[in-house]
Amino acid sequence: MQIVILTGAGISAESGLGTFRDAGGLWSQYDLEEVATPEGFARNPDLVHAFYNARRANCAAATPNAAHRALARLEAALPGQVTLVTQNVDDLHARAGSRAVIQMHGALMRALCAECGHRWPAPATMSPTDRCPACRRAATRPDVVWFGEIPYRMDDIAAALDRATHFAAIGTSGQVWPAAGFVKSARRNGAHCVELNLERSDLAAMFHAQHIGPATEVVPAWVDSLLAQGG
Ligand code: BV8
Repeated sequence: MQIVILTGAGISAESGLGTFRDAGGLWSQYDLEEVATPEGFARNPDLVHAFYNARRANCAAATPNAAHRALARLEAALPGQVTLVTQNVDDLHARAGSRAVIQMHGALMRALCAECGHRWPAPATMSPTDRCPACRRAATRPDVVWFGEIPYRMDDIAAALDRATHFAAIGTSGQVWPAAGFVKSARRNGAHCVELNLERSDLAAMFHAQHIGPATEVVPAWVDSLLAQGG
């Protein structure tokens, strides 16, 4: 069994971190173009740093929930058989104990120097005047992938999808590419595809089965059922 799991903001919702497109979600409070694109950062770096500083504080105050912990339990029970790809920039999967995590949209808790490419643990608050610890230039940014930028580790993700026998999408509306295309690749390669979500997503028709409900309920139940199949 080779399982690829894709998670989105919905898996962290019950940890108190906002989703993007639910009622009251982040994209209803902020203009995506202003705070999650390179152009927006160039126009107003103070606003973008303030947006990520607030999310970084929320993330530090949040704790992993039963869904994050269930995925860590699955990986521990099936070493080498689980690849966890997350669209989320929070660190809750790692803090729950997951090891093989691919953060395709980057990490809120990591900083990047736009000039020399150096990466380091992000301070609690970042500002446009911060200097890169390596090259000393004032070119720091959150190490997250903005719209129009290329997601990280796409080759590793493609390789995992090629060998997947099972694919699960958890807590994602399936509206952001290229992540939204992963189920099609997995299905084409013969994987059994399930969606675990609070409601049917835009991609529901691509899945063999749905488990509808809050992640803290449907994810542990799904993990138990997988392990009962003998992994
Ligand atoms: C790319 C990091 C090329 C930052 C994010 C025009 C110009 C340029 C690009 C494009 C364009 N038009 C389209 C594109 C492509 C674009 C895109 O997809 N746009 C969308 C808006 C149409 N994509 C890109 O630009 C990507 N790059 O295309 O480069 C390329 C690609 C491949 C190879 C070579 C070159 C880069 C996209 C990355 C953007 N960065 N995040 C940050 O976090 O601030 S995306 C952002 O959306 C987050 O990562 C988020 O995770 C992600 C997806 O959202 P979801 O996770 O699905 O969250 P959402 O709120 O939508 O849904 C939550 C779901 O959970 C809901 O279904 C809800 O029902 C459910 N839920 C809620 N509560 C619960 C629950 N489920 C269970 N339990 C609960 N309790």
